Amino acid sequence: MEDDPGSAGFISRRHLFSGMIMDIVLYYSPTSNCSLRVKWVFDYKGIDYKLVDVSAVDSDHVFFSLSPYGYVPIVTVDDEVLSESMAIADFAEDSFGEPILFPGNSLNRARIREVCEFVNSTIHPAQNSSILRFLNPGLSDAERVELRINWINHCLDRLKPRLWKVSQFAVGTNFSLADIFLFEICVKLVSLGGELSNDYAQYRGFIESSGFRTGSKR
Ligand SMILES: N[C@@H](CCC(=O)N[C@@H](CS)C(=O)NCC(=O)O)C(=O)O
Repeated sequence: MEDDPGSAGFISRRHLFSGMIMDIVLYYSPTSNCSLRVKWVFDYKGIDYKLVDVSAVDSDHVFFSLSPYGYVPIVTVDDEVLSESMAIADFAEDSFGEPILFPGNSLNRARIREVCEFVNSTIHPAQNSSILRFLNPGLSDAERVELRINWINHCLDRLKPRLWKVSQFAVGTNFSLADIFLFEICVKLVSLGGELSNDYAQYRGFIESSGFRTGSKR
């Protein structure tokens, strides 16, 4: 591990894997639940990486010099740039060993992905503030927040029958990527001023007390 003296607040690290050294950097924002998914994945799997808070730097420059999409998370692996939290989690799962993010048989793994995709592809985009601003430029900030809260709650309600069937974890009997995606969207709802229904509040408490977030350095 080596510190990068030119970058205040950065911890520069390298990761040794299969005889290869990879420099991994996560560009994130502490208020971005997609970024926090990736941070949790890296911490959970014990991956060494450098963390760059884009809210503390010129974020537009960082975004668009690295990725055409204009959002975080962005991960660089040596000279390669990755976007999309799901793709980054796949990369982490494929490249690093235990603990695994997709435990169980193929059906269980598909269910884990189903929950992640529902959060990532259905819940998240429609409540993303820049997408809402683009599609509904006339909305006030307060109206946007209300819409976001209502949408997340509506979707969480729809998702409920798929969850907690055989344990308190989202899917199956073990902690998985589904818990990371689900927990972070619950946190987003609360940070917007929304209220979790009882079962999601209990779930949030369970994950917080389960120790699966201990690696999460926030
Ligand atoms: N599907 C993408 C979504 C990325 C995304 O929407 N990031 C948000 C934060 S959670 C962002 O950077 N928003 C700023 C913007 O859209 O301008 C992923 O999972 O990585």
